[in-house]
Amino acid sequence: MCLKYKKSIFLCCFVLATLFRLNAEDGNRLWLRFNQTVNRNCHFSGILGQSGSLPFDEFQSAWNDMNGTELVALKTATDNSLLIGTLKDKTIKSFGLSKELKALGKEGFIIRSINKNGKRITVVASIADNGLLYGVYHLLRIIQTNRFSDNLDVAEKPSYSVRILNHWDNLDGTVERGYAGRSIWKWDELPAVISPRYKVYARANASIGINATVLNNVNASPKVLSVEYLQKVKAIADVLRPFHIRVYLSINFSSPKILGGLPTSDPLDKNVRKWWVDKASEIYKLIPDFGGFLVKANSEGLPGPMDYGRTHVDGANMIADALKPHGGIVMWRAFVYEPGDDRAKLAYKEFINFDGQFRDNVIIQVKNGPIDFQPREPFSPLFGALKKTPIMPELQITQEYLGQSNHLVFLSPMWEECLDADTYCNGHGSTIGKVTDGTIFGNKISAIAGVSNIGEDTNWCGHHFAQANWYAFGRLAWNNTLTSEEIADEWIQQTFQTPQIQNTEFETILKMMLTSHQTAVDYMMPLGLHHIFAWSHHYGPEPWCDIPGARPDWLPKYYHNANEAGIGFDRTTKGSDAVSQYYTPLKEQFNDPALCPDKYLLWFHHLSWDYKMKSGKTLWDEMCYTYDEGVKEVREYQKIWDKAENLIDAQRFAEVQSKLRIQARDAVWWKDACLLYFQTFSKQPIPYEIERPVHDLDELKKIKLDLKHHN
Ligand code: GCW
Repeated sequence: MCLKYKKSIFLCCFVLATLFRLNAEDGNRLWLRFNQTVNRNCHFSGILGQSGSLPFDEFQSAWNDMNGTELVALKTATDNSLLIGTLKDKTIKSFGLSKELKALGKEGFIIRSINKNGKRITVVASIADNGLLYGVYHLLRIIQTNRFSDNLDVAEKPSYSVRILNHWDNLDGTVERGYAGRSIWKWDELPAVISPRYKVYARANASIGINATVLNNVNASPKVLSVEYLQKVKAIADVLRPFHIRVYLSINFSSPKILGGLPTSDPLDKNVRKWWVDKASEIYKLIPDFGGFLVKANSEGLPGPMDYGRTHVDGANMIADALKPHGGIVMWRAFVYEPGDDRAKLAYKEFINFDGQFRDNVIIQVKNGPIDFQPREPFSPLFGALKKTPIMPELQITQEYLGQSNHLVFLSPMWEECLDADTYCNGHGSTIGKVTDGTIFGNKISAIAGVSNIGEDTNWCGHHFAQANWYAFGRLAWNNTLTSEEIADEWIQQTFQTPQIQNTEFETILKMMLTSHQTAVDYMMPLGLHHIFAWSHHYGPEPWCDIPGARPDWLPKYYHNANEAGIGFDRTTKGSDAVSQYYTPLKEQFNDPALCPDKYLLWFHHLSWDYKMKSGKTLWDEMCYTYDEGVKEVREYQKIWDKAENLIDAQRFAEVQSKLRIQARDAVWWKDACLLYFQTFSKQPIPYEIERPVHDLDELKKIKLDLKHHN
């Protein structure tokens, strides 16, 4: 074969391989799949705007992918054209949108169908580039989900000003509670090598309105603030900046001592204070739009102000003062539980007296529940309790306690339940959404954080459906009143879009997503049970777990308290009295088993096995039926998915199918482990209609997965 011929074959193979890779359905493109095959009912005659600007180019490139042709750039509006611009654009100005746009702020936007001199124009407008970019992504979402029309009238602004991912990524490339491979941040290669994934990451986040990211684990290494690492951080910040994503860092409170060589890290020591002031200046010289610090202090063995007899206020304010001249903020975590009382009460007890004492650039970051990202928790009573200090919810996108990257669990319904929960702090209707987004307290800073589930896996999150959780976090952070149904609907259409998906299978996939959280709760820990996981890795069941010498509140028995008399944690006024941390009427409701919602029953009450449930069943029977229901639901999901085989591309179909098989096996494992173990106390039969256990308790007790973690 002549060389020329060989070369062209090689070239052909290369092009084909590249094309295949670009369009491979491996999940790499997330929800940003602007496939050509789908008719979206949207035709533009051309586009007006600032060519070369990110919003303009993002639209052009997506349009190209959707239609296979470039959208013609126009000089003047023609019928059916698209206009993208800020108030600097004369035509936009001529529409008289200025007042409305200003009210929406820099991140807000308008998408509107306007008739101008007999011409229909679709306008995307904002006062700033940030808003314009979000507007463009929103228009693309409208087109992708087949909602485009000649009558568009959308005006949006975000619920929270800081919408932030928390990466629990370590500098050695591992990810704490990460189930999608190693960290996407390649610290060893930075700043010399910039992974192309950083930009894809930035685009994906911006497309759902995320505007901030904490790059490193809250269990922070002081090294991240070293001169060497700050150069690496700067390199990442430079890639994220065009997408309006600001970089933040988690810091170790002992940094002045460990990194700076000072004899102490006492927040009232003047050299320590100066160290932070200098460090902040050094950072802002490199990264002028640096966001600020996230701090986990005096929690799970990490250092903090209490090591020096100081308080959270002393610690947070010292760091806030260093950041203040540069416009930075401190996100100070309330995930603290020094032993001494019911763990569910500790954060509230530690923070309640500090209300109003923090600087105005401090925000307290509170996990959705009072314990720790359990499959279901009532909300943390700190929401609504601090009235003069802004609070931000911390949600966990990574599924530490929810099947990790093996189980299909759409988390949006759980977050919706939290954001919509009424705290009653300001009378009826004081939902967590309103308490945190500034509606009720008018706080200057508002923020919401999600612990990232992103890793270097091709599909980013380890499970195709886990992408929906990243997506949902962004969408809820943008608009905390969206429903899970709206979010799931958008996500499915964008992620699995094929001409066929618009039919009944679509509805069942949607239903599967919407019920999946309840299902996981049912087969793991229904009726308010919590923290009955295996030691350390938190994947499977281990309600019997006992580690000599371990902190009692790291062990399942502390939480389920199962004995012959019954099961559950008594947090009533006669027990630990955690109920009293809630406002009336919640505290009375939670205190009374007859009024307490079933989903929180064993969170607040220790009840006898024969306790009569609202359904009429005994507690034991109800528990058995609920575990069984969880298993049945997963089996149903397998059927739903298999039925969709010809609608979904082969690779993603097969990958989800095999994960569902694992989930079904795990659900049975959970059901058998919990029922067989609790049966040793209830001494009652598993109702006979229910599927019999397939495992043996002694065998289950021997299972030790090799998944390492510290607690
Ligand atoms: O959920 C627990 C996790 C720890 C985590 C900690 C925290 C980063 O098991 O892995 O540490 O919470 O939120 O600080």
